[in-house]
Amino acid sequence: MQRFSALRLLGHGLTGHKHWRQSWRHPEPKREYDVVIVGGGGHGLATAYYLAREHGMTNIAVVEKGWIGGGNTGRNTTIVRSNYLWDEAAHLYEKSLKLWEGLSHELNFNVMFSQRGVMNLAHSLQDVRDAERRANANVLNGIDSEILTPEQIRQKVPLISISPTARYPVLGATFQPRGGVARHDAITWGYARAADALGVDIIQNCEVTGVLKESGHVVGVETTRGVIRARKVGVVAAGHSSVIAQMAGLRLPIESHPLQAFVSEPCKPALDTVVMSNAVHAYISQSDKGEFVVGAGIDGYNGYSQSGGYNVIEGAVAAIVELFPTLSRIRLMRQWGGIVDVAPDACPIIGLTPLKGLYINCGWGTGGFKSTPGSGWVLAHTIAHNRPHELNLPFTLERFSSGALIDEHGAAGVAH
Ligand code: FAD
Ligand code: PYC
Repeated sequence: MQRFSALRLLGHGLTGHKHWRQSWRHPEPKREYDVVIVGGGGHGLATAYYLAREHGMTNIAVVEKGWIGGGNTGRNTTIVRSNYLWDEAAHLYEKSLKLWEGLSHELNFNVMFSQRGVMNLAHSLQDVRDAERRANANVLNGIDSEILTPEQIRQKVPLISISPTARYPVLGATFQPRGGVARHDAITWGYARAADALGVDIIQNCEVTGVLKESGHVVGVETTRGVIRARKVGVVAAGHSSVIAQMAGLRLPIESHPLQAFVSEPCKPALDTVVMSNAVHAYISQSDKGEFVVGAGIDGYNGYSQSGGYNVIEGAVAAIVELFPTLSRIRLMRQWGGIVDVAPDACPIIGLTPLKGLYINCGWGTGGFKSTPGSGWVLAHTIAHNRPHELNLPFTLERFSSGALIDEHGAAGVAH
């Protein structure tokens, strides 16, 4: 079997990949669909997949202005966990984590989900108390969560400095063993291939430029490839959600900010878990290729440039070098940024909108990669049944008028 694959690979190389079977089609947009999903990131593709798979709706298009996965899905640092404080968020993220656990099998595509554990450091007495509160809340919700002492941290992460004289000494941590990292491209390709196989049209290089309304109902979108009518339109455009909502005359409580990350040159395996610190605005893991993957807090200003300010990188580097002094001599290879959609309570907005036929899924801020499967699953339910699933009922737009906010700033991976 392996020899056959190797021969096939060689054959593809020798023929200039001419006979390589495409993983999904590249159809021309039809004039009309039952559902159009705006945004071909992981969330949009997952929504289309679950609409087809769970709800039997297959006359669906995913329209993407660039290439699928070219937004935050392809720019994030792939940390997956479900250790959120409040019941509502914990249930939603845990649903997602459970889907992750079966995703390679479900999609028949290796999404490289590696449950190597996620550690969140505490650097002050208040941090330690918050960590204990969150770990206890997690356990009450059936989510795996442990509290670690500095010595236990050092045993798991020998590279870390637990010196009490550090500027931000490591006083403890929470640890979620089932958390970990995955492969960002793989989840895009896995959902795209599976959705396509169920009949979903994935239309790349197709920018939505307007939202069509008739008698107050949304009935389609204007795009750079013509008008596409739809009975239902789902906006899943991350950092550009408010831009699209504005096309429909809707104002969202979302701010768009750059969020940056960078990787080092590849090194031998030295770190087999994920370490995060909300207090020093930095986190780190080691990729399967050996690169140290490091991220920062958001750039403080609003913007749509996918680059970000150098001072934020400097701050993250300083924090990582203080925590991991031995890393001070490795070289950085690449830096990049994405545009994250931040809601005032650091929680997503998923549900119906005041406009009939328009559905929204945004506000995942710095933490939506982990929720890709769960987010698609609940939005698909919401679109199919025209009402939220109980898991996303607390996350509708109405919470900003009712005041029922779910403040998850403390559990956000990085400050935002
Ligand atoms: P995207 O992948 O951004 O998809 C939205 C798509 O909409 C884009 O492809 C875009 O091109 C398209 N679009 C926009 N406007 C239009 C238009 N007019 N017409 C058509 N298409 C349009 N989350 C975690 O859980 N863990 C992490 O470790 C993590 N690290 C991060 C690190 C960085 C540097 C960044 C930037 C983000 C990180 N995140 C992380 C957040 C996470 O990446 C996002 O929340 C998540 O990927 C959002 O997925 P999405 O599918 O909604 O968005
Ligand atoms: O939400 O876990 C997270 C995260 C890590 C880095 C950015 N976001």
